[in-house]
Amino acid sequence: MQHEAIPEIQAATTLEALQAVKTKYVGKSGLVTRELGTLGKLPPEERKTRGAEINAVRQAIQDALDTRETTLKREALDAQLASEAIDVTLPGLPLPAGGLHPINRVYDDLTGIYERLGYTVVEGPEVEDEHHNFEALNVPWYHPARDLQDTFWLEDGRLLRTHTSPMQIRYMVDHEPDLKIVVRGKVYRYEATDATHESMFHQLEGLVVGDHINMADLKGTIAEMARGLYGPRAKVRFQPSYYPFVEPGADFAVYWDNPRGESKWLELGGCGMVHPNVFKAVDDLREAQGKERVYEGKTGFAFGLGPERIAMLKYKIPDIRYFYANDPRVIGQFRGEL
Ligand code: FA5
Repeated sequence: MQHEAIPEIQAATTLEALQAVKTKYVGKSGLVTRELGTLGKLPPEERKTRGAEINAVRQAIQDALDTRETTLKREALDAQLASEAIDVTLPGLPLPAGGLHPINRVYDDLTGIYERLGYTVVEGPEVEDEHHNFEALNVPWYHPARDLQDTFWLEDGRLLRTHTSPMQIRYMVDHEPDLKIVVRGKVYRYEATDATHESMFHQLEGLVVGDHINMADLKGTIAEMARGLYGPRAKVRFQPSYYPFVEPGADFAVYWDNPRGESKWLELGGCGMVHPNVFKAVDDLREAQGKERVYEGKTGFAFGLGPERIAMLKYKIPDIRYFYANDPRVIGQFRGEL
């Protein structure tokens, strides 16, 4: 019996198969167990020797079963470990990554420059009222910017802000001087679109208010921004211009050049010294809210620029409309670059 059992035990390749062999020989009604049961029928003198024989066989089978079980269990564990092994030295799989929109990247560059200069970065409502968007900014009723053709009017008489300048008013009503802020956000104009004009675009607005702030501070700030954007060789140019909320007012351009020999003046935005009428309008609004009039006699400068211009140049995007056309071929180029 032992001669049959041992090869069967060796041949069992799973714990289940081994259990079956165990049942067959040493189980409750197994062959060896039954053989032991026949001892009672033998004459007493044979019983002892026969019993010892059967027990030896039983022990040999049990030993073989135990050894085989240990082996099978170890093999199963080895197989499990091998299948679950993680090779930590393998290079990682690339994860699908999003990316920042080019306008947000330019905004981050710009606000980074201003934060280093101690400015606070704020945002404001895109739905505005006529008073904040125009009147308080000294834009008279006959100014062309108030033309129905330039402004998206809402049915309730409010409008989509045409520039970020109304945040000058809101911030000054809520805060006392001295202050240094930049405003980032979307603006809207009801006008025909072309390669450099969109009906929705972005602006970065700057406002500094304190005592004895002058035009040199303004020019130095714009020059610092230009160097931050285009390196130490960047130059700035100011040309007289008119905006109702500043006096004097100017347009500014940045001259940038790079090692590839590309260079040109980039018209970036408008700026100037805050008009006294703006400070007066702010104090009027403050007074109406029970706040102190604190802006009379203060001086300040403001500027506003379009980050799309910077992004078009930086990323060689020939048409402003590509930014917002939702074409994955344009935006997909910025994937994974955070
Ligand atoms: C203004 O909006 C003034 N609020 C800027 C200002 C602020 C002047 C503070 C003085 C003091 P302007 O309309 O020129 O100005 O617009 C400013 C910049 O926004 C422009 O130089 C240009 O870069 C950008 N911009 C204007 N219109 C569009 C448009 N349709 N599409 C894309 N960018 C535009």
